[in-house]
Amino acid sequence: MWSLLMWHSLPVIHQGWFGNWMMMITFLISSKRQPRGQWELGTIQSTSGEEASISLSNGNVIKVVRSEILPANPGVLEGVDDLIKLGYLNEPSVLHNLKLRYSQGMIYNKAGPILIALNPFKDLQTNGNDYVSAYRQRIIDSLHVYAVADVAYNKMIRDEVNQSIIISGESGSGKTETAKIALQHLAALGGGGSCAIENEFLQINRILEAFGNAKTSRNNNSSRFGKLIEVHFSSMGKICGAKIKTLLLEKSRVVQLANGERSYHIFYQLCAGSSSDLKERLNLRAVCEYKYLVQSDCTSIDDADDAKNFPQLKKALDTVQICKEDQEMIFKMLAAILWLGNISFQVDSENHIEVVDDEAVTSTAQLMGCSSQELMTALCSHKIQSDEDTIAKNLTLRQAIERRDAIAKFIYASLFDWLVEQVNKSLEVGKQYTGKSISILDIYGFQTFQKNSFEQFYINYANERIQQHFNRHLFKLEQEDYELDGVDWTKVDFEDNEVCLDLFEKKPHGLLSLLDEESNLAKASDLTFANKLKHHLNANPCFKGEKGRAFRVRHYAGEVLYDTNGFLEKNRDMLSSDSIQFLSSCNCELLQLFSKMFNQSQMQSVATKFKVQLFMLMHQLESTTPHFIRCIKPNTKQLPGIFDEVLVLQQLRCCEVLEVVRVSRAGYPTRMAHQEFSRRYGFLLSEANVLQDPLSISVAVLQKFNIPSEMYHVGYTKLYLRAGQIDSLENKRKQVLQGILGIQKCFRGHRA
Ligand code: AD9
Ligand code: MG
Repeated sequence: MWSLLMWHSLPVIHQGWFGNWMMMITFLISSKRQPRGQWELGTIQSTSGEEASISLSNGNVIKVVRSEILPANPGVLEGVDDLIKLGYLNEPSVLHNLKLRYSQGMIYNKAGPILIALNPFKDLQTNGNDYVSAYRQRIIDSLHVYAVADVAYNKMIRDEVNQSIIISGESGSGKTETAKIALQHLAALGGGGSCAIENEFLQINRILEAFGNAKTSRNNNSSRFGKLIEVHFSSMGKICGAKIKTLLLEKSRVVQLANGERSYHIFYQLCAGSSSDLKERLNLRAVCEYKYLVQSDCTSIDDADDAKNFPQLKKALDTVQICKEDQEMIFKMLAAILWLGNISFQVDSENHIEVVDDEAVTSTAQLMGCSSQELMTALCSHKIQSDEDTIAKNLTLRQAIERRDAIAKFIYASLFDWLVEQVNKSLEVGKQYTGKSISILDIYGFQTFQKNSFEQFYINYANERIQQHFNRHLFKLEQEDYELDGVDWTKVDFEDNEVCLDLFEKKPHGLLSLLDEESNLAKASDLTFANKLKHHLNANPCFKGEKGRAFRVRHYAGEVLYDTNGFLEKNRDMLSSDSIQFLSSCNCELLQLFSKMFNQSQMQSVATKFKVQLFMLMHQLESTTPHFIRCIKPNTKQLPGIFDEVLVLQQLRCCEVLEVVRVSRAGYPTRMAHQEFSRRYGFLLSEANVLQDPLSISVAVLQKFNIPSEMYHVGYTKLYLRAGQIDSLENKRKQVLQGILGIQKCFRGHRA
């Protein structure tokens, strides 16, 4: 009876698309992760049995089954900045709230302890120096990435504990932009009033993005590597250095592109923006002349000017003190890679493979510092050491292409690592370093395409690890808040992604171990690998074997179908000893250095190396106080002003934002400082004036309106209210205010 009354007096949200609502519900029950359809706001007019008549905002009255309507929040909770403040927490209410704020240019929202950042896909002019000072003077919204950086900075100084800002979200949701904003604010906080550090960070990002980002079908500036930027501070809170740690760069992109995607930005910048002198020295052509770049039918990006970006990149390289000679070497390597891609092979009359001796060969050889003959031999023959002799064996066409591409990928990946090393040298930590730091984590976002390969496999695995970190810490933090404020709190368990992580990491029968095991077998193939997975992993609920070479993984962010085609080869990532020998014999300082580095590195599989890198990263993060930012992509068109509810809901579910709020809701979703509460409701007490302190006023309000004691908790600093309680107080407040207003009107009328 009680809820019926509530329903009558409150607006409700119900699911639209009436003809099909039954079907959608069945769908929902069978698959929790599927997004719902649209919702509409309405008011219940009457109810009869299981049915309710709803009047919609457009005046239509419709009948729906009552179980299909959800209570909406009262006007006072419209567009709240923290989802935890919503009295009724349901998916449509959350969406409604985020959408409303997004339409008003408010992209930041809190969901309890985390910041939700909706990608605006346009410059909101809320970043930059003026805004840092405006923010400091509290002129602009305190709900900003700045606030997260602020909290981290202050906590680091106060508690002397390392901090981390962990940014997650799917590809194109805004992680890298958010990381830059956070870094900018840290530079402002710890830069001692000078813009030098801020500028240096900006230039470093420019370099990392030119070499490590590319246009994908999800994002025109997609990070194809993971990064952790560690900013070091002195005891006075001044920045005294920084260090960048990177996670596996996607190197297959150098030689192979999906339709509509591009290779790394730097290639296009170099071709479009280099001076005629440089072009001549590198024998450089236009983008359209390089096979590696034209294979995807996409060579430009709307709104990006490759030619203009190149001189800026050179300036950035200057800033991090990469000398002109080294810059020339970098460009040489890039040109060599492009020319390598143009090298082709032919089969002679004796069925022998040979390199077509053309401009591509002479240019590559010249850039790499070797003779054309040496290059051609290295590309199409394989040396076999017998007891006394070395015999050269011809490669097959496929092997020769693989070798050519492997060399190109190796040079690029080594160049990237070397560049990061150079950048780190320029950022080296100063003497005043106290050991305290703030790290910003920005990795490649969760991805799912129609066809998913080894790259998606390790990227999604990394996201799974970060999700686990997110889950664990949020619960800890959430529950610490209650404990600190003296709230009696029974521990809440969280739906963990442990089973999925187990699927990847378990020994000896996890995805990674099985991949390594199969990669070590000479006769294994991608198909035998897929079969092995099906044999060993079918019992794991997150795994499903599919036909042929495919398998499915149920990730926290949804199911992904992987095709094992190429898994073994990419995991082995072999560079033949011939190739290494050839590279070390080239008259090129960088190539010699790269081959030396290769010889020193252990011969580990990519999966093992990645896992080690990831574990080291997570281990480092473990010792920090984390601050989480969840980026949300409001539409797939990468356009401003479009809020695709289904897409947003899907992401909220995937990254369990809703779960976080739900857990908070299971506790006390409404939290108000004693002062705030007494200010808003104190006037409802006739004796409020006598009671001076906010705490006494607050408690008196709760008692006067018979809020049952199990419905609230009085903390040391805040009042905690269970769901729905704030509404009844709001209703009372409204009634009293309307009464006062009525009296005033009456009084004015009387005077007139
Ligand atoms: V990926 O996992 O690296 O593919 P990210 O990093 O999550 O992805 P990114 O930061 O690159 O996404 O954002 C994608 C694009 O959205 C940017 O290139 C901008 O055009 C746009 N964006 C994102 N955040 C903001 C912002 N705060 N203000 C303005 C933004 N534009
Ligand atoms: Mg990114």
